Amino acid sequence: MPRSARRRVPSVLLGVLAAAVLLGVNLPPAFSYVAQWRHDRLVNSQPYMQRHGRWDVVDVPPADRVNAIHAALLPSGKVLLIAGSGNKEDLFATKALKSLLYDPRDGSTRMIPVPDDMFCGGQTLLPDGRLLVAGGTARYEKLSGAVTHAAGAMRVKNENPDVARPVPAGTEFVSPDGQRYRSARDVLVPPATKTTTDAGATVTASEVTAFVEAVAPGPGAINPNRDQYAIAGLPPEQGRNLYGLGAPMTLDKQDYQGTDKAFTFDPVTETWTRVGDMEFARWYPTLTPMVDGRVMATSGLNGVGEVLNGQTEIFDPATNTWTERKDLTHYFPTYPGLFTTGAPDQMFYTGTTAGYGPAGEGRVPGLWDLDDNAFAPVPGLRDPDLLETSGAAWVGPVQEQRMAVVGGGGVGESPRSTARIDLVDLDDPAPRFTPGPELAAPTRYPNLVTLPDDSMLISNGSGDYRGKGASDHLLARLYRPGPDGGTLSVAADPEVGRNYHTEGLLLPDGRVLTAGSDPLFDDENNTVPGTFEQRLEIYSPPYLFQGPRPEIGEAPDSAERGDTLAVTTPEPERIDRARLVRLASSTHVTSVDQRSIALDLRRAGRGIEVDVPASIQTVPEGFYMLFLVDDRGVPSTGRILRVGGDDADRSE
Ligand SMILES: [Cu+2]
Repeated sequence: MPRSARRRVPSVLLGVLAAAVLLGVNLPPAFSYVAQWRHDRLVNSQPYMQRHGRWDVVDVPPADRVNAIHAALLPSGKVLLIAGSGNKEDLFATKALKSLLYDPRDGSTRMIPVPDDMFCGGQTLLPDGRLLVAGGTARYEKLSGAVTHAAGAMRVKNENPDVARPVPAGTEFVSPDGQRYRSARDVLVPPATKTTTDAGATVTASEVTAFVEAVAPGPGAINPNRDQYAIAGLPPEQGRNLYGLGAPMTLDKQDYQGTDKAFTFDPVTETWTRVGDMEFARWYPTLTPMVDGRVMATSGLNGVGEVLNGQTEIFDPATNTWTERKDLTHYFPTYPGLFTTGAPDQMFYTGTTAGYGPAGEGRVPGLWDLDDNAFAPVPGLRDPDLLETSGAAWVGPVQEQRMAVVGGGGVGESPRSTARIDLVDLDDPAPRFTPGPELAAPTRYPNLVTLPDDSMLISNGSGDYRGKGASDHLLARLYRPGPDGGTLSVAADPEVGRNYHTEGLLLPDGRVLTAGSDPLFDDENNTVPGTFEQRLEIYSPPYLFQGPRPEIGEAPDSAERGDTLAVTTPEPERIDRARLVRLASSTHVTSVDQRSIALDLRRAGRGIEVDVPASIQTVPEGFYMLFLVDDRGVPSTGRILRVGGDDADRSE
C-alpha cells in the first residue's frame, strides 16, 4: 500500500490515545473516529484545499447508476457515460444496454438506452458535435472450461467476380470428413477482384472471416487441420466458387468478439442514430480524430476474437460511412494510444495499449506516416515492456508538441507496473523520450486529464492488474510541465479507488470528473469477485480555492481558424493566458482527443482579443472550451464554442 494511501495519524492524537486507554474506552473505534474527524477537518480546511484541491463523491440516484465504460463531454455541457452491457453478461443477454446523461451543472441525470452493445467500442466527438461510437461487443468471451462446442475462424472465400454472396447466420460448413460447423452471424462476401492484363485475366478471391461452432457438442468435433469446407446446400456450380477455409476448430478459450456497427449520439435531440457499418468488426479500437474532421479507427478484436492485423479505416462525417485505408497496415495491440500530431499526416503512437495482443508485436512507440505507412520508432522510453494500461497525453499547449507517457504495466495479467513518467518533444528532429518525475507508486490505469492552467491531473490507478491484492491507489498528483521534465505536486486523495474501465474528463467549470473501475476482486486475498464501481467523484483543483475567478462575458460561440475573437471580461488587465481545450472523451484511461491550445491575446478596451491559430494541425475542427486564465493561474469557467465548422459565423 502506498504511504499516502494510509491516513497518517497526527502526533497530537497520541495524547487522545493515551487518555482513551486510561479511560478504558473501546480503543479502535474511538481512535478511528477521532482520526477520521481530524482528517476530514484537515482536507476541508481552506489552506489545504488551496494547496491540494478537494474531491467530492457525486450522489447519483440508485436507479441511474451505470457501469461507466466510456465517458464524453458533449457540446451541451452534459457528460455521456456509456455502459452498454457494462461487462455484465446477463445484461448483454437481456439487451439491457445503458447510457447515462449527467449534467455537472445541476447534478441531474437521465438514463438513455443504447441500441447495440457499445461496451468496449471506441468513441470520439465529431466536428459537428455528434459523438461517434464504433464497435463494441458481439459476443462475450468464453473461458476454456465453458466451451461446449468446438469452434474457430472460417475464412469464407468468394471466387465469383460478378456477385457479392450473402452467407446468413446458421449456414453450415462441412469438413472433408463430414463434421458440420454453423456460422454465428450474417456475413456478406464481396465479389472477387478481376484484373485483366495482356497475359489474360486473373481473379483474386474475396474473403470475409466468420466465427463457426460445431453442430455436435464435445471433443469429437475438434479438427486441428486447416481444411477447405464446403457450404451445405449449395448447388455444385456455386460451391466451386464459394467455400470456407477453416482455422483449427478447438475447445480453447474464445475471446470477446467485436461488432462492425457504429452509432452517433446527437447532443441536441439526445438520441442515438445508426450510421454506416465499419469494414471490420472491432472490440477495443481507438478512434483518433484527424485534423480534417474525419476519424481513424485502428486495432480491436475482430468478429472472431482475433486482434486485427493492422487494418485501418476512416469515418467521414459528411457521408457517415467508413472506408478502409488498405495502404495503412501498421499493427497495433488493442486501444492503441494514437495521437494526431502537429505535422501533416504524422500520427504519434505512445506505445500505450489496453487489453490484447502479444508482448513482442506493435509495442514500440513511434511516428507513423500516413503518406507511406512508414513507422519511425522513437527511442529512450524507460520500462518499455510496461506500457499496457499506461496513460498518455499532451503536456501543456499542443503547439509545444510535448507528450507524457505515465505509468503502465506488463502485458496481460502481469503483476508488474511502473512509476515512470517520460516525456518526448515531437518537434525535435530526432525525438527521444527523456525522464520526468516519478509517481508516488508504480501505477497501472492512471487517469490523465489536462487542465486549463497547463497542469495535468494524474489520479487513481492500481499497483497490480485490475486492482488485485487491494492495490488501488487513493492518490493523485498534479504534473506541471517545466525544465528538467517538470514537477509533481501532491493533490488531495480521492476517496474512490479506480483501476480497469476507468475514465476522466475536464468539465467546463474547470473541475475533473472521474468514473468507472472494474476490479477483478473486492478483497485483498483475491477471493471475492469484484464489484463495478458506480460512484462518480469530482476533483476541484487548487485554482478553484484562490478567490474570485476571471469571468467571460460576451464571447462568440463559433469561430474559424485564424480569427481574432473579442471577449469581454470585467478585469482584462488580470488576464494572463487564454486556452482552447477540446471537448474530450475517454475509455480504459485512453483519451486521444484531449488537447489544449494556447491563444495569443491582447487587452482591448473592456475586454481582450484572442487569436485562434490558423493551422489546422493545431486546431482541428470541433468543439472547444475557451478559458481565460488570470495572473494567479486561476481559469474562468470554460465557454463552449465550435471552431472550423462549415457554418461557423465569422466573429469580427
Ligand atoms: Cu474493456
